[in-house]
Amino acid sequence: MPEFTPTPADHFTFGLWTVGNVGRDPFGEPTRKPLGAPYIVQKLAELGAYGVNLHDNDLVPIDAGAAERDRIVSEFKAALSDHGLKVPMATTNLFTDPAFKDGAFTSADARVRAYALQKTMLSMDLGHELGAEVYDFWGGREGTEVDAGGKLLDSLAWFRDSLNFLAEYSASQNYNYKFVLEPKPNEPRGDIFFPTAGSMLGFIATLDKPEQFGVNPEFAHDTMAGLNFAHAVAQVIDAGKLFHIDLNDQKMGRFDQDLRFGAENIKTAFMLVKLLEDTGYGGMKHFDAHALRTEDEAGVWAFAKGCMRTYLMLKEKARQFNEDSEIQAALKAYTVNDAELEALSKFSPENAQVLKARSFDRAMLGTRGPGLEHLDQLTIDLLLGMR
Ligand code: XLS
Ligand code: MG
Ligand code: MG
Repeated sequence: MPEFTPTPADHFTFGLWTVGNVGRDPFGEPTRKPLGAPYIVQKLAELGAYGVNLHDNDLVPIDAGAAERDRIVSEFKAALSDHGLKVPMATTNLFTDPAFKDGAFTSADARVRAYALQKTMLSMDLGHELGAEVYDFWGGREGTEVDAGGKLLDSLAWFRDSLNFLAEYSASQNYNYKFVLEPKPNEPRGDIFFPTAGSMLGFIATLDKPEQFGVNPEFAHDTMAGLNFAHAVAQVIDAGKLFHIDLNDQKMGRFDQDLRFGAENIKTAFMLVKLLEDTGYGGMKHFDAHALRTEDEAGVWAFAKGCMRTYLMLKEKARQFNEDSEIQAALKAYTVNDAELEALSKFSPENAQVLKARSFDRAMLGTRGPGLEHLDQLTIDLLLGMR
């Protein structure tokens, strides 16, 4: 049996906030003690992760003075260098503090919007100091419960202005961040703006420097809304915008569960890993999840190991899928090629006329069985270790 032990070459990352999650929920107090950032760095390195990501306040408390900030950051940097861990991505906490309760960049209060810019610039400074090349925007509070305030169109403009400002700031500091926008349909807001990957793609095209912006899709976010995450990721890849990905799991239609990767929807997880591997995705695979609230610290590390192990097992299954002759024969049978009709389907006025005049055997087309039951069962057999 292969070991499925991760190495830094696998580019697996975790957030300080993921393995550091203390198990608080809306109905219950924390069940675990906070873990220090240098200790998290040491443990993740031991487990074979490549890096650790952070929000500004995962590392530096929001009310820390300059001296305290510098001490915390230098201890963290020492741990990174001692254990060889990178910080590939950074982001801003624009959701915990009550100042952001009705939005940050989309607050109706201009003072809050300006404070959000200030906080993000300082956080971008921190991320750059730690070596981050990707900067994430998850708009946790960018949404509404009440639309009577009338800010739907204004919010889009304010968000656009803020991102344009921050892209200019990045350039002016020579940070050259790649920015990623992370969609989520709801939670903590009743409705969050830009709920899907597609809505983010549409919005990116309206920015001043669209080439600097990509999408950071998350498995749980699409699954909460009943969407197929592999489909969302395919659209982001097609647009050339998959700069980062958040991996976890989730039962459809529930609260935001942030389950261990592969814990729930194993077939979609497989299709996702196959998509990432087949297309040569080269970015970070970030596990944005946390151990169950029931767990102690040992459970936290079991969770982290499990995320990476499941990814590597699914990667191996994807390799087997691609090399399995019966599966490949079923795939070949599924796709029908027709060189003449494919040539005619490229537009020219002549092709359009020929195609309009062509007669098709509609009844025959409707009776063809594509063999998807067979192909799907082969996939299940493979995933269950029967092939
Ligand atoms: C919350 C988000 C969050 C972002 C980072 O659901 O996934 O963890 O990834 O702010
Ligand atoms: Mg999430
Ligand atoms: Mg996320």
